Amino acid sequence: MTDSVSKGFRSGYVSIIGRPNVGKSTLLNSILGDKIAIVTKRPQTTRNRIIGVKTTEEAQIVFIDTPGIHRPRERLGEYMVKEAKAAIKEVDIVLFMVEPHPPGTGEKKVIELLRELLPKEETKVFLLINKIDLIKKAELLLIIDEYKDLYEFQEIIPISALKGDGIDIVLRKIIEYLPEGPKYYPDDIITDQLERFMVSEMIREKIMALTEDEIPYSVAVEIINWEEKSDIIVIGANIYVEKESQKGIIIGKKGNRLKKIGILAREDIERLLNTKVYLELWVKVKEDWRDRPGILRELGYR
Ligand SMILES: Nc1nc2c(ncn2[C@@H]2O[C@H](COP(=O)(O)OP(=O)(O)OP(=O)(O)O)[C@@H](O)[C@H]2O)c(=O)[nH]1
Ligand SMILES: [Mg+2]
Repeated sequence: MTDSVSKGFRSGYVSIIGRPNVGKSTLLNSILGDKIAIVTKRPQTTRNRIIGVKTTEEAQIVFIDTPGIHRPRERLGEYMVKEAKAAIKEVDIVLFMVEPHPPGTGEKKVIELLRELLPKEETKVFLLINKIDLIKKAELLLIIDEYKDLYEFQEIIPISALKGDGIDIVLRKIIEYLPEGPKYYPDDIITDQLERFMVSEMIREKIMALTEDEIPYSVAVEIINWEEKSDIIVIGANIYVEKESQKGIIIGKKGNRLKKIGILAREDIERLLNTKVYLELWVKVKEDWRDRPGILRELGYR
């Protein structure tokens, strides 16, 4: 290699995996300094693999955010876990993110999966202990000790994705282990997600935040209309639920909940698209869609 620009430049793929709700998407957004993955206080928010690209002077890191690894109860869950497993193989580094607790059954299952999917140990695995803003130093040391006995992690890094603590160390360590390589994406690209998908996710995020019980999980969003006019974009979306009774809950008394979902989603979408948006939402029933392969495919879970 004689090209002075690419000499010494490093690049590679890094996946962020772990149990649901540990803070994977929060970490991705924090690294990119931009919100490309939706975040809620509920487990099983992320349903697809999401690419986020971080380019610095010395390296380009292609991050893959993944759905939380859990025991699936319907086909949507099976799809989600498959997405996560696919992101473990064929990457340079796996970031295994955990809650600031000693490892339990769920975490041990993920470690088994790492052993199964990475038999030759070519892939580096970092343990990221997240949410350290919630615990004391002494607790942290205990957690680190317990995890050390379970797996040969290349690095163990305590972080707070929410507060931004330790993120610089994560980036530095990643770059240390990455091979020399080219830029896979132009400098100004931070994700390869389509605008339509990001808009549907922003709507889903607001629904997940504003509903309870099984409703957040029973919802899918599909963009059905997108008209770019001179000074505004008109977007129409269907919100699918699994049962008639859930429809009324989403709409709310006098349509109040749906209105609120629309207002909050529109604010985010306008920020994303950098233009005024008119958002129309409809709620429809697709019975048991989470268990129906044809509908899952139609909704992009394939
Ligand atoms: N206190 C604290 N909360 C955090 C931290 N990082 C994430 N959270 C919170 O944890 C919750 C889950 O965050 P997400 O980023 O959606 O977690 P995830 O791992 O992507 O979850 P799934 O997509 O469901 O697998 C949200 O309420 C976040 O605000 C942290 O460092 N400290
Ligand atoms: Mg997530």
